[in-house]
Amino acid sequence: MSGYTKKFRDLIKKVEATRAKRVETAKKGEHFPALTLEQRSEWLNKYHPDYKDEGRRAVRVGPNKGTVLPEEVADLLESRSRLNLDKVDLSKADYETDVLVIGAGGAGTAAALTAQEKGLKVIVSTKLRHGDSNTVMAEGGIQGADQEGDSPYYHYLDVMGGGHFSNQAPLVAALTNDAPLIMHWLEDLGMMFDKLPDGRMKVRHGGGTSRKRMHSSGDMTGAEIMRVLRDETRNRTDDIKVLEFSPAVELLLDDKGNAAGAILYNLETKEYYVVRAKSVIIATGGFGRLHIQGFPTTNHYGATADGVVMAYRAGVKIQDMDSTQYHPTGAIFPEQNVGLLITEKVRGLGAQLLNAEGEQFCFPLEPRDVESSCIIRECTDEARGVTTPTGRLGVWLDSPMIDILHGEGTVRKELPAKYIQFKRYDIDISREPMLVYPTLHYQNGGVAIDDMAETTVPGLFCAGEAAGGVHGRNRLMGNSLLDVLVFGRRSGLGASEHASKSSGGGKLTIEHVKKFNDGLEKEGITDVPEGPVILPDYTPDHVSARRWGD
Ligand code: MEZ
Repeated sequence: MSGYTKKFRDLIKKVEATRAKRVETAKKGEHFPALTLEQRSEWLNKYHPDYKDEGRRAVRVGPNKGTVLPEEVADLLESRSRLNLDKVDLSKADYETDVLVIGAGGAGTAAALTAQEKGLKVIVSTKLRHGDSNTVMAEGGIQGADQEGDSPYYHYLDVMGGGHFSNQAPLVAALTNDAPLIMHWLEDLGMMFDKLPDGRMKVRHGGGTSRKRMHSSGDMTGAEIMRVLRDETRNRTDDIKVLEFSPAVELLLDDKGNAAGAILYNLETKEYYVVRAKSVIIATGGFGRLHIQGFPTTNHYGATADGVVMAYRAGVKIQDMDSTQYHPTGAIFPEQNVGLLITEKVRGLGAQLLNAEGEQFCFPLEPRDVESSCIIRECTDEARGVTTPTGRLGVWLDSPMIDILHGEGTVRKELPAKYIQFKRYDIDISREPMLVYPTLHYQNGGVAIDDMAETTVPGLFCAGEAAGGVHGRNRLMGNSLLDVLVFGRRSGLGASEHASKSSGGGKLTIEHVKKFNDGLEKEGITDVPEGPVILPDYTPDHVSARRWGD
């Protein structure tokens, strides 16, 4: 019994017909030729959603006024505060702390642990539960040059090349130089890495890597990282207080322009609270739930770029926010799995991408933006995609090759989560291929920071997906889990240093939001929704139409 329809099962026969020959070639170490640099640039220009003019416009207010961005991002940056500023009472703080961390995924939790190690008191505020984030959803691995024959130097070159040399070099140097230290830190915290029988790390290639440096924990690498970070935080509750279901909605500054806290919103009681802090770290993640250009997403429910909105209102510039990462392999069937991440590790283990005729059409480990462009090209101009019953187009990812190449049981051992996610719908991915198409995975840009994760507002730091510049216009696999830990820790160090020097007694103000509102009014931008949006609204039009009370 298979969860695939009869039409799909007939099409799968074409995949099976070419499989033996493809496996034989793969065993010889031969592969479909990678694109030349010229072809890459041609394919990107023609097929990648970032390179299209439609769906973009210049933002009309704030530090990046005039920058062309996806409409969804421009709209969000032009949103109005959720607060009635005349009612806000800053005369008394509800909470006081040395360091306020906004966001409790990988970056926020790493920042909190690091600041606590420096002897400081930390409050972590988070929209949902501790750990609800893109970190837990990252599957295939974390990069780090800690193996023989590799070095941070090669890692640095790969990151710069993957980002088409648009990355901020000092940030890439920080990322790649700290990576071996991060691997040790994770091992010390108790992370269960995949290992070889002799105890060495099992490492693999990811798209665009010149050395095997992808460390993993099955296909739940991010969940395993978050497990050890969260456990460690729970060992330190005397100094680290976690406020769940309490997203920040505005930053607070002091009368000298330093970061001085934030206003939190209690999702249960709908009350607002004032937190005073000597340093503030934004670690709120990315914008996947804005569904840029209508794409489905791999992201967690709270990924609505709140930190970028708050920092922008405080006068901090953003960079590369016009650049979105579409992961090449998002599920398109069954319908319940649409947008779900099919980790790059599947291709790292040897699975190939095939069109409706069962033919290969691209090198499976191109950088992600190039790989996505190849798939879009195959489904559009080349018209060799497979159509699902709901009209989605995609290509095959031939996962059964993995067991043939590496031995029976490899899929279940290396990709247990993926195996279960499909088995629920009677699809055994060790025997049947998956149908995939690019899905919105990552916000490449974000808040501008320096190599200690500090922004241009003194005492305001930003780490992880909310920050920009590290990956330039295209991130390579496994560098996001690394980024959250490297810049999480660096922001924790920077924020501790700033907090230790600060008396923290300045007058709290929200004048910057008033000024931002004035800017909106001056531009005639009046009829705009509230931001940050906090949670995406999936109410269908026919339901909204019956909400007669609103
Ligand atoms: O870094 C990522 O985005 C990642 C690990 C994703 C994946 O394909 O597994």
